[in-house]
Amino acid sequence: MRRLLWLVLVVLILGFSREFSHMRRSAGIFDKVCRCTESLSLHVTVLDDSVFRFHFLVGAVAQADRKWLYSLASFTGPQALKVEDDGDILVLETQTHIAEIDSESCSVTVLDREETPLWQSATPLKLTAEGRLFLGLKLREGERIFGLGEKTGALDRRGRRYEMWNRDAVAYGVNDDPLYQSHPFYLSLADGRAIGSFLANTRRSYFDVGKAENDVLGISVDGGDMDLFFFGGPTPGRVLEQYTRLTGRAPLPPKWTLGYHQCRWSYPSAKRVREIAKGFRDRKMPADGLWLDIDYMRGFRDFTWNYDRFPDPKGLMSELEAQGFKTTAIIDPGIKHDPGGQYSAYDEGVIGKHFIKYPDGSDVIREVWPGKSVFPDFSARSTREWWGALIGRFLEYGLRGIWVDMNEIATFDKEFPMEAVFDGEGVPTDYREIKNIYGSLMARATYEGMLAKFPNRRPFVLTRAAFSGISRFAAVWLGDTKSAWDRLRLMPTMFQGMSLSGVSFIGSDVGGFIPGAVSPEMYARWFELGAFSPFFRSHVASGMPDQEPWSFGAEVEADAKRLLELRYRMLPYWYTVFDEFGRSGMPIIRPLWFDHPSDLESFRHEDEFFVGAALLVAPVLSTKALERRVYLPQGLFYDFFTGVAHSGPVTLRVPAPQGSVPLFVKAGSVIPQGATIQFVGDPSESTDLFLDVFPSAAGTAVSSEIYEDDGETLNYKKGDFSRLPVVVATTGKQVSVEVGKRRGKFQPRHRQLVIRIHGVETSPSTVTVDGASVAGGYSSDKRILSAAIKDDGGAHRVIANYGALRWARPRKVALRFKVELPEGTPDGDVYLASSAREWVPDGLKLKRVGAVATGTLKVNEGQLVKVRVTRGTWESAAEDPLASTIADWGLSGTKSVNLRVHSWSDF
Ligand code: MIG
Repeated sequence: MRRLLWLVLVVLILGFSREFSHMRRSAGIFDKVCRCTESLSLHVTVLDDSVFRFHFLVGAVAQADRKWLYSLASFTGPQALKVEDDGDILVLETQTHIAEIDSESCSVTVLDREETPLWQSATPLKLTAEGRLFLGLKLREGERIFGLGEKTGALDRRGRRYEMWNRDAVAYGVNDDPLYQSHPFYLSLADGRAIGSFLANTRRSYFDVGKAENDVLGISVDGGDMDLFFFGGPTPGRVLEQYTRLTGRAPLPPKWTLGYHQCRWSYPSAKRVREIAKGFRDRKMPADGLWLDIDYMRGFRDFTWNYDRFPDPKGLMSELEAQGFKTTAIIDPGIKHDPGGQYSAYDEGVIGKHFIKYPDGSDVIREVWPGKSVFPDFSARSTREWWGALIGRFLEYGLRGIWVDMNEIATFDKEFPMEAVFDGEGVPTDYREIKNIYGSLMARATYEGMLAKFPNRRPFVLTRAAFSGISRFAAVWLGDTKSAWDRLRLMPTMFQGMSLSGVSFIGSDVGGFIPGAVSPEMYARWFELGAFSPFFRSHVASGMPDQEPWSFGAEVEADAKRLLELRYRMLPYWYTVFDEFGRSGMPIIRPLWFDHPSDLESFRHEDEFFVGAALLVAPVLSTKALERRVYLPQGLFYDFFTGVAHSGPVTLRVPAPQGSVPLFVKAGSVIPQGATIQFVGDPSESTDLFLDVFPSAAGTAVSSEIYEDDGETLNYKKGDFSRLPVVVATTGKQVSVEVGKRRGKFQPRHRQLVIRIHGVETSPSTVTVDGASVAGGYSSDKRILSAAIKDDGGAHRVIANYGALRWARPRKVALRFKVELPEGTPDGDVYLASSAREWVPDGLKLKRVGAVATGTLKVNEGQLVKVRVTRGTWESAAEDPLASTIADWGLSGTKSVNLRVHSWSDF
């Protein structure tokens, strides 16, 4: 029997090695053109083990190879490749995938090594009646399709049809399509396994995701070729890594751009901009970015100033810079058609032949903000360089960011003409091919101009229109949303959809852009979402009331301030997540299922998301909410604020009155946090870095990394960065935090690292730092164990030993209210309306003794509680603004809150 087993094994091994002996070792990129019919051929390329290109060509001539779309430079071919070609069927086998190509019909199947078909053509390529190229791919049962860029509606795109055709989608609604950007890339998941695909063609295309036929993903495109890349995953993260390797990764943005930005259309004068700046600093509300919309220009001419309103832009910007503000100005593609107007951008453009023309050589002129305008041809290298130089010169005023808008190309009169001629970097083409990428090319010209001007300063560009690959050059925002609850509710899903399409530096106008129907409550909730958006900016349309964080009364102001402070403390975490995005394409905003694809319930909660791997955010997106349900996927999670531990999968009801955002941290994570600063680079910044550690589940170890650098320059590319590896390991009796040796040359300002271990109920019996016992450091009130280590670049280890380790359990805090009543208060009962008691006017009856009323409210520790004093009805409520209090942990379980009513609304 034994012998037999051996024999079988030997035969298996021999068979296996024979099979692999056909493989070409380190094969290099494999290429082959299959001529399927006279008019149809398929150019197959194996870029690495799991990335294939299937380039279907109709006719003899391929579409121009557009270098602006992707780069194959970082693909070196599969590690091994077995090729079988019997003339009819070509089989290509890598270590992870098998591609089978029928060279008669050009049909393709890609399978994994278990021979599960992953990506399979359903019908041969055909030309539709409308003259479009059409390819059907089989949708597998249970396959979910994500990505496709800036789309509204459910994250799983199945059952709908989408168009890729950049459009000025002002005031777009819940089912509008297309919007401003095109990302013909999708990521699919079936049986927990992810693949992706990208259509490398900028022309108008359509993705019918099982709508016409429920098991077919139909891709059609108006001209050019059906040039498809296949990414084999097998995880969502790997798919994005592969896709961004092809289409490009994001450089690190300047750190200040991760702070808060304040904008409106438009701050009309230097005087008003100064007031806004002062508004932030006087209130000690952290902020970094101030924005100038179109009215700073002279007659909407790009690169000019209206000197009546902005007499000394350079002086203004250096003044702002001294207060820690960076200024970003908007630029539109439309250059005023201004012959004889001594407008140099126009005159230079004419001389340099930079403007887009009709086939007969005359200018394409369209109406936009400056009136009749001409438009640079950003598909010409020379035009991008010219534009870049204009941008460079414009930066001399002190601008730190450029915002490019209207680049769909938006027009006020007629649509831009399809026959308009573009240089196409020497391979001329027309608007049909360029429209979708025009915004990206404009962003690129702008980015490159900024970099040319200041070669060691990270550029910052924000763009509205874009195509796949935009992350290389710009952040994006989601355009002109309406101030409406249904629009706010779109945003978290759109952030996830964009992130799953390779675009993570994203945000939406906090408060909504039009039509000014924003209420204090809606602004507050949008602000809460903004605080957890990669790009965080308030903005509003012209003519609408102000949308500064103090424009909505004291309650919103106080809540906004707290959120801003939290955002700024968390910048070290955000920065680390941005670094990961830039290096590997791992998205910043991740759906719940991203790391939990086998937790099917997690697919149903699109209104929650992760920031990075650690932080789960559950924003409140509806009116009058006092709490929300939060689904935690499989695993151990901690309440960010209290450290209370929860085992998922579980649905919690979390108190969340206006001003609060439920936040949870995945076990084993480290959230690096800094001090509460007013802006990035604030010289008053304390020199400690806090490492907030949320222990891994018992018996596990989790490693992560903290990234730092100077936040401004490109020196990080030359090794001037710091990566601190951290391993959190937990056993039944011990939590250990090991900070590894710093990698990289960057030495952060000298300081200590303060390790704070959260979520453990028990006091440790001993704590050691590098083996030596240290005293206490445990606050049983807050349940935080702190231990400082030197930040000397060396490895250090903190170990907390416990008799038995117990996770933090929810605790109640008694809020003991003492309310002083004004003179003349009529006899009778006095109440406390409170968010902890369903916000009814008679929520808690107070005990009244003369002019003093007292009462106790029991709430969860760490919970934000809003209260208002009443005499039993809303009509009789105290006039004073709402009071809010955070039920701090500690204080032996009680906290005194003193309130004073100054007057009653009915008196
Ligand atoms: O025709 O520059 O989406 O953010 O404030 C509107 C004015 C032009 C549209 C942008 C918006 C900006 C506005 N712009």
